[in-house]
Amino acid sequence: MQYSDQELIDRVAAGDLRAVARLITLSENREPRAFKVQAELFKKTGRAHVIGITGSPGAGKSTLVDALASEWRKAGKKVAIIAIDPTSPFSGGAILGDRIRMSRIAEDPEVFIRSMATRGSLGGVSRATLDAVHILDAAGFDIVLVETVGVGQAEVDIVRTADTCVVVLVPGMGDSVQAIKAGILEIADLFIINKADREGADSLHKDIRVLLSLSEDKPGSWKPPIVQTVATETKGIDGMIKALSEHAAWLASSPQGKEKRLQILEHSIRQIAEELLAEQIFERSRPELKKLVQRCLERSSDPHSAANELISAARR
Ligand SMILES: Nc1nc2c(ncn2[C@@H]2O[C@H](COP(=O)(O)OP(=O)(O)OP(=O)(O)O)[C@@H](O)[C@H]2O)c(=O)[nH]1
Ligand SMILES: [Mg+2]
Repeated sequence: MQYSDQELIDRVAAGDLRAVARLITLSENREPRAFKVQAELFKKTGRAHVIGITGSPGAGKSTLVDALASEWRKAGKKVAIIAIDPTSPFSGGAILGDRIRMSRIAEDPEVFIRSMATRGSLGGVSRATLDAVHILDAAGFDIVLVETVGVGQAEVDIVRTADTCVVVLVPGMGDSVQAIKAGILEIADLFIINKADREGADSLHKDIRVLLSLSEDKPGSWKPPIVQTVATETKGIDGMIKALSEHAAWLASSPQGKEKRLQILEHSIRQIAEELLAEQIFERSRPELKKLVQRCLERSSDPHSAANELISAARR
């Protein structure tokens, strides 16, 4: 079905899921009309609690999301889930895996689930995800969950634009050390130690506490809680929900929370700008790039000068 711009705006604002899905696709395909429609819809955003969930592959993110969503559904909340699918030509099948893991809510027509692929995107996944989050917010979802495997910069960028960033760790995987390496410690608003039925949950808990105590404690700043869960048995989910709503309240009511909301918007603008710039450069100057590569091969130019020339060519 073809919607006019105004129809899209009205239907999305009214929570029509088909129109929501359509607009997300238009935005993923970088249709200019999607951006016009979104600009209009942005006025209606700011009501949803956007939660980013990141962690190593298999940490239990989807199982947690499933358990959380099913609790929120019982409380009558509207929930949307975006699963960033890191499908590579080598792994594959991640979407199917997520659907199976989300068995409690996969059949619920009121829960909106959308997978977004990183493969083949021109590094545009952060922008597309951000747009999808805003569309879902405008459509009246109370909670928007974004699940992403925390392995690369793109994934970290995505969770940075969430209101609340959840880092899922698992005992016995050397996870705490990995977390520091990825710089994930700085972005976490809430630590989840999932698979707490396994040995080592308490010592991981202690490790994180020690790490957190090393960072500066500014008055009024948010101190990331650590919650242990067993997602498969819905254990600890109450505690997780409580921590999430406390963080949302802190964001909404404290001066430091306001500061964080400004940071989130700044990150969002920067990410979109970076991606637009990269797209422009690489799309407009593709013929130029070929020539520059050849010149570098012949050593009549160098990569640094070539990059500068590429940018100038895109601006012309
Ligand atoms: N023992 C135990 N197993 C769990 C727990 N939570 C999840 N699992 C299992 O861990 C496996 C991976 O869970 P997923 O929810 O798919 O993990 P994920 O982090 O979403 O994985 P990717 O999306 O592939 O990165 C599944 O077999 C789950 O059943 C838990 O608390 N305890
Ligand atoms: Mg998953």
